[in-house]
Amino acid sequence: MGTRVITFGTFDVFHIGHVNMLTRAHELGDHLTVGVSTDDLNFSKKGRYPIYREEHRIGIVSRLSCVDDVFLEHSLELKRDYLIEHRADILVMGDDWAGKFDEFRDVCEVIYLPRTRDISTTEIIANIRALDL
Ligand code: C2G
Repeated sequence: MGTRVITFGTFDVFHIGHVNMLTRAHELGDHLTVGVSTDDLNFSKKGRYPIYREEHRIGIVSRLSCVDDVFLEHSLELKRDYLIEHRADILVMGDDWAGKFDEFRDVCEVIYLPRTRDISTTEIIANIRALDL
């Protein structure tokens, strides 16, 4: 049976750092499931709503050839349930979350991959704000 990989994220203002992470996650197994944060979960994590709403963010992620399955992540507290429900063999996260998901090592392997340098949604938003339109 093939190795099932799972990862989570907001994927707001989709950029090269996101696609690099999803491509590398896909390469670690045979099937990639992606949990996309809801707008409300993002508000609770970051204190603001995403620029792109959840239907658009999950629409972008679901159409990538490296992604096999998507679902909306409603709560960080349900992480263990999501891992079991989607039969994850490997949980992949960016190293901005290093150590944060080690508690799930009893359910699956947990791998933190290095982030792509010099790009972030926050920085893109700041760059757009700074434009004199
Ligand atoms: N990422 C990356 N390089 C960047 C920016 C992001 O590798 N320059 C990765 C992040 O490490 C993450 C994924 O892309 O693995 C999605 O990034 P975010 O949308 O910022 O994810 P986040 O809001 O941190 O959500 O349950 C955990 C959360 O849902 C993670």
